[in-house]
Amino acid sequence: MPVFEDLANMIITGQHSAAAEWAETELSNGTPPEDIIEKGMIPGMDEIGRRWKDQEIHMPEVLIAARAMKAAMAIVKPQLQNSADTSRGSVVIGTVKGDLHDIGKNLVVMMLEGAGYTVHDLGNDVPPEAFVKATEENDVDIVAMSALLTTTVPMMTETIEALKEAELRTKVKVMIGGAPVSDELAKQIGADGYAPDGASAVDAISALIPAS
Ligand code: B1M
Repeated sequence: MPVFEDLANMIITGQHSAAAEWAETELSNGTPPEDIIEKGMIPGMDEIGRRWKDQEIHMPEVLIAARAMKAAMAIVKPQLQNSADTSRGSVVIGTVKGDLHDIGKNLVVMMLEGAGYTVHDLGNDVPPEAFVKATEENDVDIVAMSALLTTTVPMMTETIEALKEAELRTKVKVMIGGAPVSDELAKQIGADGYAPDGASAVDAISALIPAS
């Protein structure tokens, strides 16, 4: 019987090679990839999220845990292609146009992937039309925008307007994050949610996506 806690601990402590090897061994032993993700990887990243939110750890620990999670994910992901869809929902994410800051957004992506969401990461400097195109082309639940500059915050409003013009706004929820934005701003610009950090982003997105 696989001890999923071992994998969770490897992720928490950032042992990326050990995490990948553990996943490889268990897959060859016949352990379902969904179990590896749901019982090992996600609890590991959930614990990292909790420790981060409670300021028990700092960014380097989050990054090394995320790297370990990604290493295990790279092994498990190909095995999921022919199995049931275990995604908890689909998110299009990007840093808005004019803004090159992507470290925080990348952390949010890793947390979402670690929590089991399908993430379409558009990168940084993403214009409204690219958010619209990605939303049209994918079965998307959430459009998530990051901004770090006060000067690029208006791009969030423009993106929401572009989604409305493309008649997509009623089909997707919009959430925003980044240092200059707030819950209040989210309400002002007509976004559905806001999160101050990656762990809260997972909570906010799971609250926005109805359980199936
Ligand atoms: Co820039 N920069 N920068 N910068 N930079 C800031 C943001 C700034 C506050 C520094 C300062 O003046 N004190 C300031 C903005 C001032 C303002 O507008 N209020 C600033 C400026 C002015 C600029 C330039 C204009 C500087 C210049 O060229 N004169 C320029 C702009 C370039 C551009 O974007 N067009 C610029 C450039 C850069 C670098 C390229 C050098 C680099 C970015 C590298 C990169 O991201 N690849 C950079 C950096 C690193 C910073 C600081 C130092 C650090 C940002 C960071 O990565 N933080 C920053 C100062 C600071 O924040 N102390 C600063 C760590 C990261 C984990 O946190 O990004 O906040 P953060 O993400 C958090 C949360 O915000 C949240 O979760 C993350 C994890 O907790 N979050 C979300 C983020 N997105 C989310 C989305 C969500 C939910 C949560 O849902 C969708």
